[in-house]
Amino acid sequence: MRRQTVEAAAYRARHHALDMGEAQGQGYVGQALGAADMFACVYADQLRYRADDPHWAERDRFLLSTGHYAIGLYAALAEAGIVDVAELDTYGSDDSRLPMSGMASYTPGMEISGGSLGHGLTVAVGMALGLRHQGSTSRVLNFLSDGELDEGSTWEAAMGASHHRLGHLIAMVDVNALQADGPTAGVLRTEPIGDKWAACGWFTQRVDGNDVGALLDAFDAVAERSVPTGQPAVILCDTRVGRGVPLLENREKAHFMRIDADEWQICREQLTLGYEGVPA
Ligand SMILES: Cc1ncc(C[n+]2csc(CCOP(=O)(O)OP(=O)(O)O)c2C)c(N)n1
Ligand SMILES: [Mg+2]
Repeated sequence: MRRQTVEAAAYRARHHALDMGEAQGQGYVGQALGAADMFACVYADQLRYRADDPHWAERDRFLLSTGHYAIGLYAALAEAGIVDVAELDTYGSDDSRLPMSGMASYTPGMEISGGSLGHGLTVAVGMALGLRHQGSTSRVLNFLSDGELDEGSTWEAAMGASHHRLGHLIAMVDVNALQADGPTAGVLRTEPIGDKWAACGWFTQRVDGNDVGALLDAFDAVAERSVPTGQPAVILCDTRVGRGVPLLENREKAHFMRIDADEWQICREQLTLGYEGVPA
């Protein structure tokens, strides 16, 4: 039941992502589709929040350090009732509250701005420390991309989190094996990723990031382990860019997609058929 609820939220979020992309004919649609299951687990299952009060002091914090993934977060915020579905088609247009790269001051529910990659985890560590000083029980979740593992600041923050025993801090990494300049393996080899996080002292799990059941199991393991022991947790999520839309899963230029006017409807149909269990 819990799994089906999250899967349904992810499915609707994927449709939102296509609608947002179509308004401009382009966008970071592949990332939104690939990470939809991760975002849905967060907003439909894990996060403590109040839709009508995004600044509620007792909320859990979700920090998107990967600014260009904002489209995926907007889709999840719409599902969560924090942003109106009707506003989504302003994505990326002038004066929109939903710019292509996430801006905290523009969007309700957006905790940090993220265009400059590799800073999110550092902010998350400071926030987690601050919340603990205040006696808060709020958790801090940080979403990173695999490209952000190229940044030294990410690893400084990772060492700091285990040093300070931040068991209420969870990192989620979208390991889509892709960066702006091509496959991650060709830009800078980051494998074995799990060993690196474990060496920094983190409770490390690696799952299929497009398998909601596996993601929920990983979150359950974190709740059992990290909060009592104070060991920060990372969930490494292997995902596929464009997941759910075969036409986009196989795009060569997948980092920033331009999609022709006549392709959007094909994308929607493929998404719907796949969700209903009919092979495209
Ligand atoms: C500090 C910094 N360096 C470089 C960039 C340029 N840049 C924008 S997206 C991107 C790719 C990063 O990898 P990832 O987020 O894994 O890409 P994706 O999976 O979305 O294709 C880069 C290098 C940036 N935004 N910030
Ligand atoms: Mg990537």
